[in-house]
Amino acid sequence: MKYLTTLITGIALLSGTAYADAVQINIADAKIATSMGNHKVGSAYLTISNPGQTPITLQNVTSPLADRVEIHTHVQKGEMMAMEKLDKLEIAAGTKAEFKPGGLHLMLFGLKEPVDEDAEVPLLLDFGNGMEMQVVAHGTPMQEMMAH
Ligand SMILES: [Cu+2]
Repeated sequence: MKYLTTLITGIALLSGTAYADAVQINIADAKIATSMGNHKVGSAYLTISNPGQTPITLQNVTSPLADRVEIHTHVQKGEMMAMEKLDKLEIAAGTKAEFKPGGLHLMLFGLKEPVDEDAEVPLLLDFGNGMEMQVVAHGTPMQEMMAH
């Protein structure tokens, strides 16, 4: 078994060294708003930092507890703020994307159960090129998130 492990690691390094060396992704503060009203739709927030030298692109997000997850932002439409779906989100080298109420957010559709304060909702973030990161969003009341 030792040999097999070594072999797999070797292959991973051969195919991904240059990329893996240059890319760093940090995800922090993953939270999901506790349910109010419509229990089937939720919004989640996190901070994705890219301290590396290469831009990263969030391509897709999924969760085992939701039918579908979309990347949304808010845009000004006349007097109103409207939500807009993003197909992907690029995060330039040395910058971070802060998802927060009134701005970028992840929208979860078809939630399997209401989100309470004990909820832990896994989110799988796909950055392409085989780079996936899983984080757990903790149920947090909306008022608490607005306060930060
Ligand atoms: Cu939205």
